[in-house]
Amino acid sequence: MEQIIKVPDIGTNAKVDVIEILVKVGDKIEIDTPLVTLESDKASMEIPSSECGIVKSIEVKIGDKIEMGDVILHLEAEEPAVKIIKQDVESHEPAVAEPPPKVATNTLQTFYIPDIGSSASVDIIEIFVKAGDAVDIDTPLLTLESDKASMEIPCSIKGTIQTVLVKLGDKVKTGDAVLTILGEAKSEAPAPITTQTSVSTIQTEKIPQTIKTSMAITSSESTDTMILAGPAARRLARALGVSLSAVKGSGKKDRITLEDIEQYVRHRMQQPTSPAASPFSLPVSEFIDFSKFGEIETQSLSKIKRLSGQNLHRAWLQIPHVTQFDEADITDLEAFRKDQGTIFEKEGVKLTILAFICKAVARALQQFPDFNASLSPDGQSLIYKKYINIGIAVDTPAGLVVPVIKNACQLSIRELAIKMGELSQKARQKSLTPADMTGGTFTISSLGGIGGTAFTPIVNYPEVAILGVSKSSIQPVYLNNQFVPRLMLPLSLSYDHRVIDGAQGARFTKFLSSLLSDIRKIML
Ligand code: CAO
Repeated sequence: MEQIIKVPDIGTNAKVDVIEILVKVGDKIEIDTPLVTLESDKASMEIPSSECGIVKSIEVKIGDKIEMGDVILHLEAEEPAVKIIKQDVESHEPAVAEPPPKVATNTLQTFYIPDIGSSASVDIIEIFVKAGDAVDIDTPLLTLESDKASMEIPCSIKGTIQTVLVKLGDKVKTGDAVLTILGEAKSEAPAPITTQTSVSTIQTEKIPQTIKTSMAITSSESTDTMILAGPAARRLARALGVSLSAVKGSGKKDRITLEDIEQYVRHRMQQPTSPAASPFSLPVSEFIDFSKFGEIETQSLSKIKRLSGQNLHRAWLQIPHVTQFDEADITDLEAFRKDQGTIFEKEGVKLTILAFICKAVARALQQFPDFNASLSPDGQSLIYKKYINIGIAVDTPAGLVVPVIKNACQLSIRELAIKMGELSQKARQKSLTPADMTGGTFTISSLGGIGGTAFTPIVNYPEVAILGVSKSSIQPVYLNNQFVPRLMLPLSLSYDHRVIDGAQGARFTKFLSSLLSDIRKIML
């Protein structure tokens, strides 16, 4: 049977350009196979197939202007591998392209990735369910991992899983279809993907599941997203590890085509590997075959470790670091904390020393705004932030993550303690969202619960300073002509020496130390 594939609703009535044709006559295609890339003046979008079969004829060519309803191609139709259609449980008869159900009934529904707080694609690193599994509201379905966080995605439909549409390692983003569930429909019509934490929509018509749109011109996400390239070219570039900013586009308005990427890779492969460019370049590390000396085992690093490693390495190489050491006499503070701690404990709040440190740091940042700034990309100016968002480094089994306490200076010590408890628990349960981890202006890394006397933390770029806190201990302090035992807290402040000079660094830690030594000063 012949099928006609037409341009679906592309969100505009205007004609758009055909800029890529991704299939040819004779190709065997499945549902969701990308067919063509269309481009308006704002975005490029890939049109996936709504049917499976063999391509008989293609009715458009590159440069054509087309609109919704125009014929793209003809298919010799085959039975689809996965049909996402409404299905009556009792009769098992497929209902094709019916209007949305009017009453609650068991229907085949599609579960989509809810709003994950970022438009970027993230990796699927765990799938907890399979076809045939019964699921309920909040049953964990998958774990997603971005460069910043891992998050578990809970189910929002009660029913039985019919098809899992994704596999480990796939990249998905908000709105992507994940699985189909035969369950109770509560909605009359497909609900839009909104900014709630857990959202699903009901797909009842035989229409393409996703129209993948890549913002072609206006985007602030990254340099690569501001370059003109279709989704297929972007996919190939990602697969080959090619940065689009390095590729010269040969298409209209310098658009990067699939051929441009292939050409770029061919060219790079032909280039000889050059020796170190200057005596100051980093020497190449020689790989040592450790198995020559004994048994070894190689384990890959977690994604969080790999990415935080890259960020730390970049910051270490690019920022001229200086670390200022100091200490604070927290004898009185600790007595006060212990005293108040028992009261807080009854209310289920753990009043940690870190909450006091965070409050004091927020106050110090108000006093020394350079520490709450960022250097402009050209290195010519300082960007002062009028908000104080403090990142707290949290050690988790998967690696180091830095959730951010927003507007820390407006929170009480009690509120800071509660917020810290919530964020570190979320971090350890892998449920931090990208929004929990962005927007920081200064970071605190506390190893005080573990031990050590001092360390040199690496500045969390694009911030300009980070405070390291080590374990407090009783020290003999010379006061009023005699040595007295005092509880001393070691502080290690690393800063970007391009922004902060040594005197400022010492003044900052002295101020912080004076606040912690007499906590009443925080109120001044
Ligand atoms: N001196 C002495 N004792 C300290 C202390 C300090 N500076 N800081 C914390 N402690 C004590 C606490 O009071 C607590 O004791 P009790 O259980 O008897 O009350 C104990 O150490 C454990 O504290 P904690 O670590 O659970 O809580 P916290 O608020 O101090 O820290 C958090 C929370 C999330 C920062 C911490 O758990 C963590 O992950 N730290 C590691 C951060 C890290 O890896 N940094 C390195 C970054 S660079 O690679």
